Amino acid sequence: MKTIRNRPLVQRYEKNPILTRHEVPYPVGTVHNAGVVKHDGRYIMLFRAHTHNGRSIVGKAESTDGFAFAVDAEPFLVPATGGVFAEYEAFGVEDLRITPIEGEYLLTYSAYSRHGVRIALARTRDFQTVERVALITQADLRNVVIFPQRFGGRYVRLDRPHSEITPWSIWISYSPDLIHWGDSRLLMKPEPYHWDELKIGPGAVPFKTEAGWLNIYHGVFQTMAGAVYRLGVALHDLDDPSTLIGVSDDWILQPEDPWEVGGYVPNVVFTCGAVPEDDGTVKIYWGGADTVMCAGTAVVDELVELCLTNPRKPF
Ligand code: M1P
Repeated sequence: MKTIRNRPLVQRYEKNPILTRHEVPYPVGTVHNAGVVKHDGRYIMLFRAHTHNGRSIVGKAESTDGFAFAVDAEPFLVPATGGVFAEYEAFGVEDLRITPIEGEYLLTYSAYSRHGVRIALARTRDFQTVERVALITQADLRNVVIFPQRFGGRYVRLDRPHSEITPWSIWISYSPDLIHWGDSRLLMKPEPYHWDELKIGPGAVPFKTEAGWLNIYHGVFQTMAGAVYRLGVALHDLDDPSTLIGVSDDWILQPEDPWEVGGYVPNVVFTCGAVPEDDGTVKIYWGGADTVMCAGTAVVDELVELCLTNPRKPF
C-alpha cells in the first residue's frame, strides 16, 4: 500500500538553482549534470558546462553544506590533447560520475568525438590531480556508474548501450581490473506507455542502504512537445546487484521549477550524483533543463519503501 504524504518525496532546496553559469569564473553557457561526493567533510561537485563553441568540459566546485558551492578558477577536466584519449574526447567530456572506492575516486564520463560517444575512466585521490586510466566502452554507450565496492572480487557497473531495435535500457557489466568489462546482461527496460517509455539510463552512483543498493536513474517520455526527463528509483540486492528487489512504478522527480521546464533543453531533470547523509536522508543533485544545477533532499527509507510497495516489472 502506498504511503500518503503531504510533502513531495524529493524536497527541493528552497534556494534552487544552487549553481549557474554566472558563478563560473570562466566563460561557459551552462552548468549541469554534476557528479557529487563528500571528500574530507566537504562536498565536491564536478559539473558539465558547455563552452562557447558548444562542446562540454568539466568544472569543479566545493561546498561545506552541500548547497552553497564555490567554483574553482580553472576547469577540472577538458578534452585530452594527446594520446588515445585526444582522438575520442575531441567533441567534449560530459556527465561525470564519481565512485568512492578503496581510498580513491573513480570518475566515469562520456567522451564525444567524430567516432561517437564512449566512456572514459579516470581516477583521483584528492581532486587536485586526475589521471586518465582507459576508455572502457566502445561507441555507442554512455551513462556508466560503477558501484562503490567489488562483488566477488569484481568491479560492477550499470551502463546504457544504444540500440536501433529496442528502447535504450540499463545493463550490468563486470570487470576484474576496471579496464576489461564483460559478462553484460540486461537489467531494466523502459515500459510501454509509462513515464520512462522512450529510454532509461543510470543516473547517480548507487548507494548502500540496509535494504539494498539504491539506484536513482532517469527515464524519458516523448510528448508532442518534446521529451520529458524524470528521475526514478530502483533497489538492488546488497550482495548481488544484478538482482533487482524492486523498481518503483512512479517517478520520484519531474521538471516543475521554471529552470527545469525551460532552458537549453526544456523539461529535463537529470542526475549524476547523490550523497547519502548520516541522518537517513540523501541529497540528490540534478541538472535543470541542461542549464543549471539543482539539489533536493529525500528520506532514504521512503525511497526504499517506494521500490518495495509500488514496484513494476524491470522488463
Ligand atoms: O538533454 C537531456 C540529456 O540527454 C542525454 O541523456 P541520455 O543519455 O539519457 O540520452 C545526455 O546528453 C544528457 O547529458 C542530457 O542531459
